[in-house]
Amino acid sequence: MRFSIEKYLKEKRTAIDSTLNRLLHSPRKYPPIIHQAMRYAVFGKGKRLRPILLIAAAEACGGKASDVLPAACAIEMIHTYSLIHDDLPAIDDDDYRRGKLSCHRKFGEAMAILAGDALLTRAFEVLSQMKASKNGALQAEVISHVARAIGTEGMLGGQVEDIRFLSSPGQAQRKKRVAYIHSHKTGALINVALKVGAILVGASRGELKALDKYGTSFGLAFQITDDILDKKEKREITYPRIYGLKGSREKVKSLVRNAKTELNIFGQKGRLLKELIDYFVQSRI
Ligand code: GRG
Repeated sequence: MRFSIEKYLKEKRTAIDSTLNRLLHSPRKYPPIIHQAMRYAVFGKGKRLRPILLIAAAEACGGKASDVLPAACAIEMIHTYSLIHDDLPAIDDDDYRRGKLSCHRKFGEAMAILAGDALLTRAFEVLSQMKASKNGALQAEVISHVARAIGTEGMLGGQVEDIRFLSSPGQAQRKKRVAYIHSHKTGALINVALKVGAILVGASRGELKALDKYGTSFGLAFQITDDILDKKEKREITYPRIYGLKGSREKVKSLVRNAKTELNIFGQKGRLLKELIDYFVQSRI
């Protein structure tokens, strides 16, 4: 039977959502408002891209989705925290997210800040309780990679530079700045998702290296595609504003090509990751 990417995504999204439902506290748990705000932000029209990549990386390295589902959900909680905080009036000031009112528009600013904090905290609690890694050293390695990828050397650093650019949008060093912002704000979490999936199922050094290169290309290509397709405010720094639309599309195509080449060491097992970059990036531009 022919492999269907849509069917694969549907299956994985169902598994991810039911694990998230189990890992997040009940909306009735005291104090209910915070658990309701966390669940509201997590359960919307999210693509679940990062947890799906984490699972696909584990599968490419010979593991099973069930071994890495809690880690995949922890990454989705972290991603959701970043979206809640990104939407706040002090940052991007967005009223809508995932097809509905953003968390702060629904629950108020204070509760949205706390819901983001709570999701970040719960994510690390889940990572520290993973059963998949019976090996404590491996677990500590995963937690350390995740913390680094989302801290000031990773996603948060990218967000800081993005905000700084808005207040001093000079022409100087625009290429360097957009590369830094995209690889940190968007790329770091995508990259670490793949890494965690691979580490948890005992990937080899060669597999980890290949996934790192695939992840770096995926992250940049995904963000450039978002820059091309999503309406951005005039003051924002985007890839097409520096390289033009044609240059941006060409860059995406070459990143996709490079990413796929990196997967050759996986043989047939790399096929799914190739399909995922086509589905989430190539087919959209
Ligand atoms: C700590 C105050 C404070 C803020 C943190 C780090 C941060 C805020 C924000 C950066 C995260 C961010 C918004 C990155 C942009 C990346 C991006 C394209 C997000 C959208 O991802 P999708 O399309 O969204 O995968 P869904 O909803 O499908 O999951």
